[in-house]
Amino acid sequence: MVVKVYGPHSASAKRVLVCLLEKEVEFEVVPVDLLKGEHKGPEFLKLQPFGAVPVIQDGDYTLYESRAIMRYYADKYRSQGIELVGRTPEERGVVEQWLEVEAHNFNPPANDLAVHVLFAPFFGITPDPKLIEESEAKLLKVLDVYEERLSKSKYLGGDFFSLADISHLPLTYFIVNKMNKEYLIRERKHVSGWWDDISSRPSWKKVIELYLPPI
Ligand SMILES: N[C@@H](CCC(=O)N[C@@H](CS)C(=O)NCC(=O)O)C(=O)O
Repeated sequence: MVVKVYGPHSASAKRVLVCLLEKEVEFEVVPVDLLKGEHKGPEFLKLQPFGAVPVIQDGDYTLYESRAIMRYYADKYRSQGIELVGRTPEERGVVEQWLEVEAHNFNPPANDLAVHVLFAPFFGITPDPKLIEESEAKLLKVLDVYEERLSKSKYLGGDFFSLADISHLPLTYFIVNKMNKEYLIRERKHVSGWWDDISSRPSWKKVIELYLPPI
């Protein structure tokens, strides 16, 4: 049974797609047009009651929340593809810690920036300059902590590429390539080197090539 990934062009789905490629899991994609509101239609709400992508269907198993989906596949295909969560409880603890940091410290300001700098016109939102300024200030502080971490560790979760790194790919890609805010990354030597490393992985290059959003 081939895994179905709904909403492949969204930022959050890209975490899932990279994870599936790294785990060598076959998948097919089901486009969901957010601009037309397809994610709020009755059929889609049966899959994801909050009306957001991504969702996966694996046979009769359905799952949403991109980080939960990544954890599910990293666990289900433990011995297939590369190890993405660590081999010992201690390694797994550190990967989980940085996944949580991504979700709770990095993602909120980075997502607010993406929405207000990039996507506002598409979703009929008026960009809020104060929110943009505050989000950038918050992100700077978060990235200073990352700089310290990455001066001592090759990747966020340890000396191996993991879900913690994957989780940062979509929004960091926007920061570097779409928002004119590359300096946030480039002004930090170790964050910059880490970004060059993780963004040059074939899995990420493939996802960007195939599922880049239309802006
Ligand atoms: N925490 C969720 C966030 C999902 C999310 O916000 N998806 C966005 C696309 S990246 C979406 O569907 N936005 C439309 C909406 O929420 O109305 C996850 O990681 O899967």
